[in-house]
Amino acid sequence: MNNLFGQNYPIVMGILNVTPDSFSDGGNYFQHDTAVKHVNKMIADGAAIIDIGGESTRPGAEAVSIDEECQRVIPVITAIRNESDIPISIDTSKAAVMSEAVNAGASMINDVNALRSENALIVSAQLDVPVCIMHMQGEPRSMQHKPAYEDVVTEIKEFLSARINDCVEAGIKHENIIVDPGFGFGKTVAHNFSLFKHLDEFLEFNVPLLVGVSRKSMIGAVLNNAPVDERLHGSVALATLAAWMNASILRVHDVKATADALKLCWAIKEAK
Ligand code: 8Y7
Repeated sequence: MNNLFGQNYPIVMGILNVTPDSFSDGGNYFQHDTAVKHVNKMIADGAAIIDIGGESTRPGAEAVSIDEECQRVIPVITAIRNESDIPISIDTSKAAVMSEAVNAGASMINDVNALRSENALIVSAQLDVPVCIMHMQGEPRSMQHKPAYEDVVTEIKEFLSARINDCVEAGIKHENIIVDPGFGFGKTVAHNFSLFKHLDEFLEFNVPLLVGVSRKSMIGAVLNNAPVDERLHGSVALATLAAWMNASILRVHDVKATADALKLCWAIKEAK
């Protein structure tokens, strides 16, 4: 199903935030050595790829310059590369950060802005690595202010379909494209649930589907407003459901719990 990383079952993408303001880990992994230790733990726990981001997309987070973002992520990518050949995904919307990161050893681009920033399409085509294009309504600062759709599933499918065309036109190989409906990015809890229920429709593009719901507010909303640090079980439940519905990549904070759940999920899938 997903041959990008040489595996035929859903893979776990472990999240590494190198921001001072990331909402769900409070920026604990800002120090380089702490970051590398955390990555080694995620690899041991079953992560197949590590997603490194230096700019928080949390509503209200401050914008970061190219230089600042590179200073946060590049030394960490280099440090990981010195110890491991784990695939690294660079979570950025900036073309300059994409090239610096891939030159430092990253092997995938994860862009919550779906390569709509200046030069992002052309640079991604030149870098010739897998790219995840994610849907977002609005921009991080204001996206949770009254998000609205007439038909959330149809509109997001239309967006992703148009972006796939733009990517291919810019010279990005179809086999390098990954799509993501972008849970929580300009969506109400009800929008997120509709999207999840209809996840199978996002397989129609015949490209791998990435799902990121780990610790998000759609989980807290159902669990009596559980805070971020009490959303583990809900997160694992949704990751397992997404895998059952044929998502290829699960972007998560809690690697061991998710990797175990996915192994069970796959054992059932493969059963006679
Ligand atoms: C997602 C993401 C975030 C997601 C993809 C968080 C960077 C917010 N969420 N990338 N990034 N998909 N592709 O809660 O859902 O982790 S940041």
